[in-house]
Amino acid sequence: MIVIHNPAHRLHAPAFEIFRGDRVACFETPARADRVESRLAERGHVLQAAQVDSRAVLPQVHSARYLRFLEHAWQDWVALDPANAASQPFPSVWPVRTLRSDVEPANFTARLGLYSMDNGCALTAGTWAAAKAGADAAATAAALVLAGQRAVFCCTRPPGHHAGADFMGGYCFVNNAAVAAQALLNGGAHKVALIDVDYHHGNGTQSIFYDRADVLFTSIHGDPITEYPFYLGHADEQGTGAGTGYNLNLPLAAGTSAAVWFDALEKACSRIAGHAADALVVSLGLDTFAGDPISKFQLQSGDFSMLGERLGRMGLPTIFVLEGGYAAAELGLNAVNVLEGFEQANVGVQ
Ligand code: OKP
Ligand code: ZN
Repeated sequence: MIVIHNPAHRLHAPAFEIFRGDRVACFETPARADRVESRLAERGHVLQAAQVDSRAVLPQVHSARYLRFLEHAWQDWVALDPANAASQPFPSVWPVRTLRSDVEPANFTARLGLYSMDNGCALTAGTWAAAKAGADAAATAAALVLAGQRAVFCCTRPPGHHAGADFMGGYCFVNNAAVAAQALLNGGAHKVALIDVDYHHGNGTQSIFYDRADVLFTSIHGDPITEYPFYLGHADEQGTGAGTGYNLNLPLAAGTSAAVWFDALEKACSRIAGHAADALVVSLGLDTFAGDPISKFQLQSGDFSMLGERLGRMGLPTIFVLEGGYAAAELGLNAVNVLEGFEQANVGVQ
């Protein structure tokens, strides 16, 4: 399969994240993409660099003021105090209910809170460069699919599916899957279907397309009643306005078996088949793996081949975008199993 990678991902390498009040080693590391890339190369898949600038697409999925903040956040942080260059900024105040989010404060920490859903996004000097290059990779994948490629894997980090139109969260800054879907529409696709198979609900992607009928969002994930991101991802979220009926959430209890997970996949696939989409975007989280350190589903490596094979049988031009997955040793194997399972489905584009 054609792979668009993002060598700039290494520019985003936070020193730590906050977990239960303490500094702990990051789960979302450069080694993740490195493992996937080396396994892909071993298997003979060709890695290519991004060739499309996502500058035109980004403001279609993110607000202008959020993009402006993200691009300049590190220099603003260091401008407060040169010593800040050795620290990672984290938000500590948020505009929750009754507080105003329409006025952008001048204060840096206040702006960081305004544009964050949690303290799960360590910002570094290279975060914007890495995230922007990831969006370029997603836009490139869209261009290749529009030019007739059957499928493209966008191998990038940091992930994107928790990032909404105007906020970061859950290790995500720029929503790569949303960029891919929007770029497909810009290039002539009339309808796009999205399926998010990450363990965590893709709250950012859902919210970006919630009032639209041109992008169907489907997701299989840990039930937000107990699992991150907690505040979105319930089964009764079906879209709003013109988008009513174009959002399908399939939450499953923590601990869910592969058999039950694949039943949910059938439901998502049947909804997607009814959408008559021109293309499919897959938010490919691999943290449904039984050995994932922060997730609680029970898929084994062989199940990822079955997932790829099922998606291949949809018969749609497809973009895979890497999201989560933290069992570093098995990450490459599981990613390649999805992609090769897809190829082995051997179904032509309809
Ligand atoms: C990202 B993806 C806050 C840490 C919060 C939540 C998990 C994010 C998962 N200190 N971490 O969907 O795999
Ligand atoms: Zn996840």
